[in-house]
Amino acid sequence: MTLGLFDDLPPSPLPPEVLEPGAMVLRGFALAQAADLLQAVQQVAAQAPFRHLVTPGGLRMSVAMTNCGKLGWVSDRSGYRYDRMDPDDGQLWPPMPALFKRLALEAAQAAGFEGFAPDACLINRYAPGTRLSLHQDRDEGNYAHPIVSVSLGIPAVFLWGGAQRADKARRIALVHGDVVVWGGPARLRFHGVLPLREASHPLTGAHRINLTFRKAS
Ligand code: MD3
Ligand code: FE
Repeated sequence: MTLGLFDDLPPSPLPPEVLEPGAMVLRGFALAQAADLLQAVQQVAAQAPFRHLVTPGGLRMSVAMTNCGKLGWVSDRSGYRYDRMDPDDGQLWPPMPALFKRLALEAAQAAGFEGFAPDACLINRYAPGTRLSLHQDRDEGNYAHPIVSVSLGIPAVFLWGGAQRADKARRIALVHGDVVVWGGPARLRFHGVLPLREASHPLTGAHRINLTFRKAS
């Protein structure tokens, strides 16, 4: 039994979990907007469908990707880069929805980074079994800007490594609505995602959608 005094109040936000200086998890930060975010993802994907990119080494990525915003992250046999055009159809990427920009700005601010104005949003889609091996994000022009990541749909275990690939990685569970902000000294950490377990979410079915907001130029 609870007192009932606070029954009408919205759930109070959880305090940010600091992974290390510059990196923090904002649990449930995107929960209230999740349905609208997913609807906007569908609209982006109607114009720029999810696809499995090929790494410079010729391997097909198990994560399906698309982008919105001025710049999109792409990979092919010639390397990784940010490009204004979708290589599948030669068109510009769909614009970044205002809702996305606002959420990225507010999450970065909550983590202590003022004025974050992303020009790229990479949208990753995971199915059960999909993984993302340890890597660094180093295709952006200026590592002073943070990266904001939004998890939607089925849960994932995130790997949080060190400055070297061989450094021991921590495992962090990320669920629907969680937002993580990475900046400062944490910006170039190795990171990845373990193979997703079979699961279902009412808004995404058997998928996890991850939005990563970057200032690429
Ligand atoms: C830590 N995506 O797209 S988001 C990626 O869940 C990527 O889809 C993962 O890694 C995903 O590149 C993890 C969290 C993330 C994104 C960028 C980072 C963590 C980061 C950059 C630096 C350090
Ligand atoms: Fe990454």
